[in-house]
Amino acid sequence: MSIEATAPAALSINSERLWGSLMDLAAIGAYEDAATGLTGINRQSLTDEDGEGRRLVIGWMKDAELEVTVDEMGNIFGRREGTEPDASPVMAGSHIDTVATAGAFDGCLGVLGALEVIRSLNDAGLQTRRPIVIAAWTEEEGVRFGTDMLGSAVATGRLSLDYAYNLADEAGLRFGDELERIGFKGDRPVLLEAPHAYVEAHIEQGPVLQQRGLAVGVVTGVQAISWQKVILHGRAAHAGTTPTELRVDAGLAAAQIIVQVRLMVNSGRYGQLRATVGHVRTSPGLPSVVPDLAEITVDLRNPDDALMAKAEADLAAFLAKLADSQPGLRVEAKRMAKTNAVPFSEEIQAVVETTAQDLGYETIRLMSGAGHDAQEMAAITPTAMIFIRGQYDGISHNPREYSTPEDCAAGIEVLGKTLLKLAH
Ligand code: HGY
Ligand code: MN
Ligand code: MN
Repeated sequence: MSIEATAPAALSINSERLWGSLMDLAAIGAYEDAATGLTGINRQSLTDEDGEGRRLVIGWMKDAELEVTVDEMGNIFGRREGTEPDASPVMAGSHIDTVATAGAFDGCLGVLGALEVIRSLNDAGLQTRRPIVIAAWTEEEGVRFGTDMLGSAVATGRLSLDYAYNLADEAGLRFGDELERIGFKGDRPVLLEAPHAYVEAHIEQGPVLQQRGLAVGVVTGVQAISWQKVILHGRAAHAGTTPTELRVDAGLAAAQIIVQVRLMVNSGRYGQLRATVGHVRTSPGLPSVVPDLAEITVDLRNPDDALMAKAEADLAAFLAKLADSQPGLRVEAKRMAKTNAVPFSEEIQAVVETTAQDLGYETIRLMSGAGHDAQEMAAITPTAMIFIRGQYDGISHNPREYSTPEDCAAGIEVLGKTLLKLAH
C-alpha cells in the first residue's frame, strides 16, 4: 500500500491549550501520593473517575466538531471528515485509563495530542483528503481487569468480546457489567475496519531520549510481554508451635519465585529479559500464622520471542519442581496476558523520521519497553509511534512521570505534520 508523503500545509500546535487539557484531565482521579509527596493519578478503567474523564474528553471532541462514536468495548472514536469521505481514515490515539499510581502523561498525551492536532487543523481551516479519526482505547493498562491493551486487542480481533466481558477485577466485578454501569457500553460494532495508517504519540517511559538529549524518538516496535498470576496453596499453621519440617509455607514458595525470576535475568541465558513481581499477597497475612495462600503476578518482557518462550518454559519447570520442595504445596499458574514482539511499519517510521527532521528535531529509532495500543493496531494497518522525552530518567507508572510543555508540543507537532502527510 502506498504511503503518500507530501509536504503538509502550515500547522501550528497550541502548546498552552495542549498543556491545559493535560492538566484538566489529570485533575480527575488525582490523589496525594504519600510515597512521593506529589499529586498522583488513579483513574483505572471503568471506574467512576474513568467515566468522568471519558465524558470530559468526549466533550472536547464535540467542541472540536468531531463525530463521536463509542464501540461495544467502550473504545471512543472522534472522526473529522475529509474531502473524500470514502477514503480510509488516518488514525491516531492512545488511552486515558491509568495505573493506580500514575502521572499525567502515559496515554493521555497521545489522546489529547491527537485532539490538539484536530483543534489546530480547525484553527488553520485546513481540510485533509482522508478523514482523520482519533481514538481513546479502553483498559490499555490492564491493571484492573488483568489483560493489557484490552480495548484495542478486541477491536483488532486478537481477543474476543466475550473474553473481555467476562474478565473480573479483584472485587469480582465483571468488565461487561462495569462498562454498562459507567454508561460506555456503546453500540458501534467493535471490530474495526482497517484504517489507512495509525500513529500513536506517547511519553517514552524510559531514560533513552533524556540520556541522548533528544525531545522526540521514532519507535521501531514493542517487545514481547508475558503476564501470569501464580497462586501457591500451602497450609495455615501456628508460627511458634509448628516445626519447620511440618510446614507447607506458601509465603516461602512465593519468595523463592521472586528470587528465581531475578536469577534468570542475571543468568544472561534469556537475552534482555526483564522480570517483575509487582503484586504479592499472602493469606491470612498475620504475623503468627504460616501463610496457607500466596498470590503473585509475574511480568516478563523480552524483545526476542524465542528467548521469551525459553524463559516461560524454564519458569514453568521451576514451578513444577517447587511443588516437590514442600510436600503438600500446590502451585497454580494462570495466564493473564501474552503478546509477541511487534515490529512497526518501516514506511510510517520513515514518514515520522523525515517529518521530525524537517522540523529540526534530531531523532533516534528505539524499541518500546512498554506495551501500547499501537502494537494491536499494527496487526491491521501500517503503524508507528512517536516517543516524547520523559524527565527524571523517564520514570513512569509513578507520580514523578513528567514531560515538559516544550517536549510535549514538539512531539505533537511531529504527530500533526505526520498525520497531515498521511491524510493528504
Ligand atoms: O505494561 C505496559 O507495558 C503498559 O503500560 N500497559
Ligand atoms: Mn501507555
Ligand atoms: Mn502504562
